Amino acid sequence: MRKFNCIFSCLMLVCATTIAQQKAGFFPSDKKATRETIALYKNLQQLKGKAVLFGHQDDLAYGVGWQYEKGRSDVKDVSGEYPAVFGWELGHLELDSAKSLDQVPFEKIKEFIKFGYEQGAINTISWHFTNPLNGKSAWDVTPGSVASILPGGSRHDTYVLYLDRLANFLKDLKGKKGEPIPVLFRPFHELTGNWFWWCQNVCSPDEFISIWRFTADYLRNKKGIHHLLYVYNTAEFNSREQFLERYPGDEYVDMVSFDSYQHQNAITEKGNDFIRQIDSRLKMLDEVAAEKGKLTAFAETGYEAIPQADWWTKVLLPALKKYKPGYVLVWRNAGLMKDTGKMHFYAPYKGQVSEDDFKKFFADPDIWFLKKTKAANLYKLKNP
Ligand code: BMA
Repeated sequence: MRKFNCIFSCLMLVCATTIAQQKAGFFPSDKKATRETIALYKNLQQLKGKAVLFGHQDDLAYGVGWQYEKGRSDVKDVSGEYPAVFGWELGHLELDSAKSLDQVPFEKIKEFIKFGYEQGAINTISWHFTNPLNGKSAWDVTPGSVASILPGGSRHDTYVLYLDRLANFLKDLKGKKGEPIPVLFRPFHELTGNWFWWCQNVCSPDEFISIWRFTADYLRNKKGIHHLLYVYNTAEFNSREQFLERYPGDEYVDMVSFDSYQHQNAITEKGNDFIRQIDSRLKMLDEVAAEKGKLTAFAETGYEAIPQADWWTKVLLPALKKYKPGYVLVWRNAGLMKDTGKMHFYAPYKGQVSEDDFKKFFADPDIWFLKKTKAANLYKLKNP
């Protein structure tokens, strides 16, 4: 009997702890999340406020002046290490195309994701996907597009087909033991902007929330995909209310984030507007995340072509050290763009003016690249 009582008490304790942890946000929003996904989520919760993982979009695929050189990375060329977070873009996957809208073959993206995972890094996915309403690009802003893909909408079936293709891709992401590779999925990103067909100027908060929930429910319940952590992502925002206006709910989000870029004209005589803006946004983000028990990220940032030699330590680093978002990701190193004739890159390469400053940024103990991240063993449950 005593033994029974003891087992019973232990069980109660385990249940109470689990419920408390769930409340405190120590479980992914997907209650059927895979083992590695739970581990990643919990480990990132543990790292909260301690480290900022550094990320780069398309890092392994190409850099300024090169493409598909095995093992190469502009970040590694400069710092000696790979980033801790690899960003990948799935635009055009929905069209069953072999290459992304940035011309990276999807088969290669799968390989890079596997490589990143095996190295102990984190992979995150964005999706600039075609407007199902009219076949135009993600940058089309025809009003009513989101309404048209909701259940009962005229283009709902097309959207479901797109999701099926996405699901097939995600199902192919498997580790050595066949385990699904966890991914930070950042759909419908920059929602407070006015440039994508899912942005705030062309759909209502209700429509946005409904399509987000439909998407997660479809992937989880119909497709059995449980290796995603969902990243809610805005562009510019100036209040908590604005940030949360389209928040789909705690059961549908694991991480809150925003994107902000510095533009040359952000530097005024009165000071650097960008520094002030990201300071106030990172502060609001922290407050929201603390309240909801969610993770945080500065999901996209950078200064195109990095014309300021000390941008890393003077602009980005102080903000990161003050608020410590879970990760920060700079956008892709595409190099010279044929359409605009402009250089399009956000991480330095060898010889670039901010190279030395990036090395100082790299040396900061709070900013993690691959080595420390690998040592943290993010896919292993420490206290299961
Ligand atoms: C943008 C630019 C584009 C690219 C898109 C999706 O910010 O880098 O050239 O096609 O992201 O990756």
